[in-house]
Amino acid sequence: MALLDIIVAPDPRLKKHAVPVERVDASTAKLMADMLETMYEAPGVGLAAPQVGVLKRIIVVDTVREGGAPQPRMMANPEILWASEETKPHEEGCLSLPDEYEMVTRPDRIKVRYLDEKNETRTIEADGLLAVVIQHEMDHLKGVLFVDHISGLKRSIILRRLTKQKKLSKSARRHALESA
Ligand code: K1U
Ligand code: ZN
Repeated sequence: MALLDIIVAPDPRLKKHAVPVERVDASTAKLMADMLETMYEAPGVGLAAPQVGVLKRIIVVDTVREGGAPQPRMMANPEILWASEETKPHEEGCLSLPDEYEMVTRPDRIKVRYLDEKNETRTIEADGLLAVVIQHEMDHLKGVLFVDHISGLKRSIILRRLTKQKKLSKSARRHALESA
């Protein structure tokens, strides 16, 4: 297995649409396993293929808390079959927006169909954090980030902070190379 690089916003690659996979073959299953390893290492509770530069409709999720038995879910071509009318606000984070957290309101319960790592069709019902994370990851497949659900003012503050952070890390890397 391999650790993949996670793209940090702002980056035009995070704004692109992903395309469906035809079937989950061995190379897709390997990508899913690498994404899962990358997610656990980050650490995070979800990851979408566009965040690692792959424009395919693939997400991985595991919302089991520390101490609980892992429950990894690898999903290709996820589709929301049903969403509750009832919505709930939940604090969201994103590995592509490090150290930024905001409240986002989404449907509280969903029913999702997807292809698993063995190319088998599965349907699950999700609520709570699992429903939040699946919807957040599915947004990534349409080039949507959680900051697209908040006010324009908050969004521009966050994106400006991340741009500044990127510049600082770039210049720190350059200095380290120059003095090596
Ligand atoms: O970048 C991502 O899409 C992953 C993101 C998923 C998410 C978290 C919370 C609400 C909505 C979507 C993260 O995993 S951010 C990191 C995080 O939440 C976390 C990290 C360590 C332990 C527990 C949670
Ligand atoms: Zn995210």
